[in-house]
Amino acid sequence: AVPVSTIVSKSNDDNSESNGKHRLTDDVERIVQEHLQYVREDVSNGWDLIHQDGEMKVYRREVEENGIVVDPLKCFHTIKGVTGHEICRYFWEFQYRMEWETTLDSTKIIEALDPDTVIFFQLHKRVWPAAQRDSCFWSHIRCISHSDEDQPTWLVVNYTTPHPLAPIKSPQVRLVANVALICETIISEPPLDPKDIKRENIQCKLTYVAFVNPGGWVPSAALRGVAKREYPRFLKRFTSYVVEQTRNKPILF
Ligand code: 16C
Repeated sequence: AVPVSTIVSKSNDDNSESNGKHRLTDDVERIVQEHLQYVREDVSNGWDLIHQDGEMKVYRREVEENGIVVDPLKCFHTIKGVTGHEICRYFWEFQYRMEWETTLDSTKIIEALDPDTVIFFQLHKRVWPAAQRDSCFWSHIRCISHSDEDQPTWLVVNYTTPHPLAPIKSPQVRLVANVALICETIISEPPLDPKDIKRENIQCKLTYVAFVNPGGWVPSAALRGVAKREYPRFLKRFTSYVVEQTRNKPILF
């Protein structure tokens, strides 16, 4: 749930309907389903392993559209001591963002569409010599239950959308992002009583995928260099942050 204090403004038009649906419900559903399909596709064909560190593997496919680098990225990681829900919760919640995101100047919520879907406006740190980028995207968190016995899959999707409260203002360039974080919890040697599960018995299998279009030309080699360095750095910093934050807290399944 979004604390009311973090909601900068709410839409007053008639987009918010009383049946729990909102103007982006269908888009959110479509993109979530696409990610659930895509996460199953393996990386044996056409993907380059660009970084490996222990359990973390980062793959990318080199793709250009009209001379602009839009390389898809797919990362896999396994993190001990945390659940998929915890990883997704810390990724989605506004109040933790600036503690783990090192490539942002600012972030704010400009609309809450429902308790699990908000719209963010973010200003990214400028990387010389490129123009500064901003982004505006809906962000949705969801739990997908497979059966009563299995641990559910948690996911967060961030997907670019236009918004009247976030007009594009030169010299900023609007980047276009379609990002998903999909997490499963693995419980090793589960005790008979679920109440006895300890952090040492759990791990999270994480998949992170990103399609980012810089929204304008950026020198290809520079962009690929920044991406190769920054995505692994993000994964390492973000997952260590969640491990630290949850270490002495009750497990959030
Ligand atoms: O997913 C992540 N964070 C989420 C919450 O903030 C959200 C963010 C999505 C946007 C990710 C793109 C960040 C681009 C930064 C602009 C850097 C300019 C580079 C210019 C190069 C000469 O989903 C975690 C995101 C971790 C991001 C790591 C940074 C990757 C840089 C890759 C560059 C691709 C875009 C280039 C845009 C100019």
